Amino acid sequence: MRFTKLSLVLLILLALVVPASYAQENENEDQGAGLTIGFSQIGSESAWRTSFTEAVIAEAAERGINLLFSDAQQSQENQIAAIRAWLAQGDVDAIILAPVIESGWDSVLQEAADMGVPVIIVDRNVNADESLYVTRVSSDFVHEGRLAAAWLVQETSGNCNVVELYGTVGSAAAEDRHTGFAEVIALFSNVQIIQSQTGNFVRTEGKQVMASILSSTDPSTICAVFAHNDDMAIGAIEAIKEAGLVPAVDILVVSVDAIPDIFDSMDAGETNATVELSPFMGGPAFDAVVAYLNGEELPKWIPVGGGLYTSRADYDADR
Ligand code: GZL
Repeated sequence: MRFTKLSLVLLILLALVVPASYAQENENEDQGAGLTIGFSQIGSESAWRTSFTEAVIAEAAERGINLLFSDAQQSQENQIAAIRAWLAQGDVDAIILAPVIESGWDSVLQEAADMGVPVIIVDRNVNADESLYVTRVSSDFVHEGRLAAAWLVQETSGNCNVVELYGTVGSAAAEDRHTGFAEVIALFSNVQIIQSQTGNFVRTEGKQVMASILSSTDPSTICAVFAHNDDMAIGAIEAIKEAGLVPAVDILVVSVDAIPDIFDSMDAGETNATVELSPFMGGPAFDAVVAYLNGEELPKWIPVGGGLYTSRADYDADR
């Protein structure tokens, strides 16, 4: 067989292109391209949650994943209904669940398991048999609470009466942040939580709760606010100012999420510290789906980290 120069060049080009496109196709498959994944999101109660949603949707688009998205408006009933609808349709390869509270998931997780649809938990946790989900991608909420408390006891030399703005009662984020915070301040006899009330992770509720506390408690007895998220902290800051006090000075403020608005407050000298919570959990979750579908063993927890920041400059320096 005689090769003309042209056919030789074409053969070489073909030899180069095919592996590349094969490799590209392989890489795409490794990213989850072509998979249909249901994402049951809690809602849009906070700026962090909105950032988390946007990051997951962008990651899915980037990977060529067909993402079915459901915003449950903070209702577990809506989350369960969305999951059951996807299972009934029979066209999801996996489900990603951001559970609003820890309890009440056994039945629907069992239904998914019975149908062979893998479930990845993201962000908050579930109180369910670990065999019913593949893995959980999340930060360590207890550690976040410890970090906030460690900063506060250092800042106040171990003397502080704290108002706690609680997140959604029964959610892992709220329960565990409280646990971590409480276990650290328990080491300091002059640091105590004097009032604790839920603001449901919502900015307006954080303001209402703080305003109510400031009207019923001598503000001079309040040293600091520990808010389970930045949105409630920002609401509390508004209430502190409306009460004629100086936030971050008269009453210290520490919270969690590291949303852009909290750094605006920090720049204005109106808050003291925030603990970072990464919204970028879509990538690890999609990687876990692909790994599971490829038959790989996965740990039951894939942690995402975050530090404590007292200035935008420090936060930006870590990006
Ligand atoms: C914590 C997450 C919390 C955020 C809040 O991982 O569940 O829920 O801290 C959000 O902003 O409402």
